[in-house]
Amino acid sequence: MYSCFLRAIESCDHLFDIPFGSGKAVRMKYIFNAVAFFLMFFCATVSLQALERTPSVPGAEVYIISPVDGDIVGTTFTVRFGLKGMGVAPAGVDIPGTGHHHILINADELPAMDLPMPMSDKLIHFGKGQTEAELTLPEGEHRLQLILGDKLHIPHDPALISEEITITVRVGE
Ligand SMILES: [Cu+2]
Repeated sequence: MYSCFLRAIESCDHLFDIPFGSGKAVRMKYIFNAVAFFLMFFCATVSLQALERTPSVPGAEVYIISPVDGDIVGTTFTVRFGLKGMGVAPAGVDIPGTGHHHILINADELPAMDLPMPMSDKLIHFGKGQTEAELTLPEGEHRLQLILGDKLHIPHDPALISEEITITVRVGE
């Protein structure tokens, strides 16, 4: 990729040689090179992130221990995270065969599989290595699903995603 960008820069250098006077051409070349270098760095960073997925352990599984599908819970309740065949490590810690939990709450779609997962109230990270969490949700039906992420919050390859459960939140339960 780098050599490709260098060739592009060189060919544009020749373009600038023709129409501009010497001082202006040099300035334009300098600006163009700076922009090209920034673009190259940006693209390389993004493509590296896209490529560097951490392999999951074959047969590993992530699941929600509790509540279970169909449960009725109070507005504040505990979700227990289950993980078989892999270990839990905090975000940023590089130990093969590990990851940290993320919970999807009423998510419309799964996050991108080749990028760090975003943080929102629909996608909560447990980067300290938590294996359970207390959630507070409004009354009504809610969908919960777990997804494991690697040290950079990127889903493993293949991704470890739990079954989605649906629970009902009721005041006073
Ligand atoms: Cu994360």
